[in-house]
Amino acid sequence: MAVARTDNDTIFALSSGRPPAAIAVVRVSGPRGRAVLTAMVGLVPEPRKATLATVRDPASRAPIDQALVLWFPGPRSETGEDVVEFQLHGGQAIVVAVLAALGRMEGLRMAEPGEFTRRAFEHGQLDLTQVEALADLIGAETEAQRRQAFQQLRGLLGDRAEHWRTRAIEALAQVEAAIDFADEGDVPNDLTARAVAIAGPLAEEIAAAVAGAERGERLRDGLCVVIAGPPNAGKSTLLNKIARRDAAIVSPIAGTTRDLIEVHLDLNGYPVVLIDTAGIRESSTDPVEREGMRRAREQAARANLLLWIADATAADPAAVPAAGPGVTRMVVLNKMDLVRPQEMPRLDWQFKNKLGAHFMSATTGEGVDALISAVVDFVERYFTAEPALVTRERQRRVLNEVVQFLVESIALAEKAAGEELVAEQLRLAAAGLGRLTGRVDVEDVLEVIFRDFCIGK
Ligand SMILES: Nc1nc2c(ncn2[C@@H]2O[C@H](COP(=O)(O)OP(=O)(O)OP(=O)(O)O)[C@@H](O)[C@H]2O)c(=O)[nH]1
Ligand SMILES: [Mg+2]
Repeated sequence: MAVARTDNDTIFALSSGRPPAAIAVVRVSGPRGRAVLTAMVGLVPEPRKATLATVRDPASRAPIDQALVLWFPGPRSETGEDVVEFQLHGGQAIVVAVLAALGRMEGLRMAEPGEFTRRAFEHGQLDLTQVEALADLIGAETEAQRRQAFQQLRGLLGDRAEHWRTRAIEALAQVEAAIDFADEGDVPNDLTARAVAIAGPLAEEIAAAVAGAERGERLRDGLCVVIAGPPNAGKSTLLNKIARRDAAIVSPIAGTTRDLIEVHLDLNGYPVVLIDTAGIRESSTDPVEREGMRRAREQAARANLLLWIADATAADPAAVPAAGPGVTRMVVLNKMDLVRPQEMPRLDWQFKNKLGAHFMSATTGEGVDALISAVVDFVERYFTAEPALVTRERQRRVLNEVVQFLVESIALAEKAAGEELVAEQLRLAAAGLGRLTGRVDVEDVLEVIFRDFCIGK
């Protein structure tokens, strides 16, 4: 839903979950905050102290509830405006009565989704990366997601971007000085060289931050682990084992799984999307199965971790595909319970030694825990302890542009293409960094970011 902006309304909303609940939090933000207190509580409590008071209907003066009332006069409040917070008993009728009373007051209206946060942004309480972090924090389902979002909320990227922007502006200032002093002999070259000395390392630093971005985005969306291999190998059986539930149908008929089956997991605090695929065999002419195989291949190419699983009694090392770019492949031989002892040396040599394969039997359970541990290890190593600086596609896109402007400015300076042209690239770089935190030019991205919020936030 679109968020109304540039208005001076006082907004209100239920900020806690759906009643009935132990407590319901209703928040009010805007210039009429003090009037709300006078009309409904009959007093203006001491700022930032919880005060027990009777909340009344402003028209009839009839009491609605006993509540804790908090008063945060702006600008020292979450939105930067005057804020009133009611902590009511969380009954449906209480919430309805309070919201109705507020709605009847002059100059008040219900908040749009994300409008409190939007006002916080507009009053400079949060930068844009922090707004994004807030959405991520509320959406965080795993411990690692929570940690990353929390760090971002504390300004991890925002502060860095401000620092980068200052440096870009310094470089720009050098070039502008060069333009001003253009008549005075060799001063310009010297100044431009100084700008390049700032822009070069800056471009490298930003590029390095972007390179770590994949990890940050994965933590939001989940690492992609794909199970693929020939039909009937036990792929769906393995998915069910890892997911600890019967998410996929298992049967002795080859070609049971036809479409992708996706399970979202929390593996040791890390988000993982585990995908089971249709068995891959060349012989099939069934169009549905062929489409299933096409999807399986497509997913396998996109995986962070590919578990290629084959039936140990029919495994051919030549049939194991090479991993695509960016994909880590783990080879798994299943149904080890059916392998004849005399076959073992060959399997050891061809699969364990040469391909580092894991041996398992879903039927006896042998090797299953070891395989799951290997997957968990991979996931943990992927999300190393260092928190990612860049966590969203938008941030990555903006930073990539900034790097290009910087690189272009250096190229122009080295070609002696003229200070004006160099300055223009640096100006674009600084503006890009401003866009990242929402200092400049943000209208277009605001709608996209705020639409993920709920009402009352
Ligand atoms: N003996 C034995 N049978 C197994 C093992 N793992 C799975 N199976 C059986 O093998 C058959 C195929 O298992 P699925 O998990 O459906 O195999 P799949 O790879 O998903 O097969 P498709 O979806 O057809 O590609 C089922 O009957 C399973 O019970 C194992 O370790 N040992
Ligand atoms: Mg299957």
